[in-house]
Amino acid sequence: MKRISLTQYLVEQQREHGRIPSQLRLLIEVVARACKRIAISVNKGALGDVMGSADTENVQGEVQKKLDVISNEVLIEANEWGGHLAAMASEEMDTIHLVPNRYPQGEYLLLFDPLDGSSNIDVNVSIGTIFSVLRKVGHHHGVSEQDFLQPGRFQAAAGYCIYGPQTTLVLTVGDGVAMFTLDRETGSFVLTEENVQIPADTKEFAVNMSNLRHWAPPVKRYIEECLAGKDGPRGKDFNMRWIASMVADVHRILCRGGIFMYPWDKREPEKAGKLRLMYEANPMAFLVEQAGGMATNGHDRIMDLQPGKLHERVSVILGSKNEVQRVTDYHRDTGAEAASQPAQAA
Ligand code: AHM
Ligand code: MG
Repeated sequence: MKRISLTQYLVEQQREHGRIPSQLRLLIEVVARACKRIAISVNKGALGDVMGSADTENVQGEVQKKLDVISNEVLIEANEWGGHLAAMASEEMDTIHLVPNRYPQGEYLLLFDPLDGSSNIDVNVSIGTIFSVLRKVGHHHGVSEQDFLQPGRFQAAAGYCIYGPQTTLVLTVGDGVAMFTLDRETGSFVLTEENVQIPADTKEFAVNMSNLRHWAPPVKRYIEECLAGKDGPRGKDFNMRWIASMVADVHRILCRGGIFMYPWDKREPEKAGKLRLMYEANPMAFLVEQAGGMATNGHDRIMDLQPGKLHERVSVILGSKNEVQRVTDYHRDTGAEAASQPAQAA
C-alpha cells in the first residue's frame, strides 16, 4: 500500500481541492509536530521528570499536572513564530495568548486542551491533545477574547492526537475525517484511515455511571432503558465503556460507533456541564459530524451554541446519530434542564 504522509495529504488537499489555504496547512503541520514532542514526553513517563502534579492550578481551579504544563508550553512555543496565527487560547491559561510583536501575525486563532484526560496520566491510560481552529474575522487591529467567541460551525479545522498504544492524529478540515498513525521509525504521521464513518446505530454507551443519581430525567431515562437490555423498551442488550479520557472515548466512537455523554448534573446546577465548549466539545462535535454522527447539549446542536466566554462549559451528548437523536428527543419531551444551559444556540 502506498504510504501517504500528513504533509503529502495536506499538499494534495491544497493542490487538488483548494481546500487548505497555506497558513492553515502550516498550522496543522506545526500542531502535528508539537504533538510528536508531547508524545515523546508522555512516553518517557517515570523515566523523565514529567509525572505528578505541577503544584499549580488552572483558571478553573483544577490542579495542573506537570504534563499539562509541559504540553501547553510545547504548543505555544511551536505556534508562535510561524506567521499563521493571530492568537491562541488554552484550557490551561486564564486569558488568550497573543503572538509576540516580533513575529508576523496570521489570520487564524488556535484553541487547545493541551493534554486532555489528565487524571489518566499517572496511571498510563490513553490521553490526548485536542485542538480547534477559527479564523479571525473582521479587519480590526489586534485580537481580543471576543474574536474567539464564535459558534463551532465556523471552525476551519479541528482534531486531536491520542497518545495510546499508538499515537494517532485525527483531523478534519470540513471534508470528512482522516486518521494518521505516527511511524516512530521515520517520525512521520502516515495516513491510515480516510472518510471515517460512525454507524448511525450502536449498542455501546460511554458515561460516568457513578453520577447517575445526579442526572436530569431524560439522561436517566435513556441510560436506564439501555441497562434494562433485551427485556426493556429498547429490546437489546447494551455494552458500557468509560475511559475518562474524552479523546480515547471519542476515538473508540469514531472507530466503531457508540454514544458519549457528559451531561449536566444537579450537584452544581449553575454549571452547564464538566467539559469545555471551545476546547473539547466544539472540536469533537466537528469531527463527529464530519463522520456522520451528531453532537448536541440535549437541546441544541453543539456547533450552533454561541459561547459567552472562553472557558464556557457545556453538556455533551455525541456519537451515533440515532442514539444522540433519541437522547435529544427525550429532553424535548420533558422540557427539562433548559434553564441550566447558559450557551444559547445562535
Ligand atoms: P480534563 O480536561 O481536566 O482532563 O477533564 C476532561 C476529562 C475528559 O477527558 C473526560 O471525558 C472527563 O474529564 C472524565 O471525567 P470523570 O473523571 O468525571 O469521569
Ligand atoms: Mg480536557
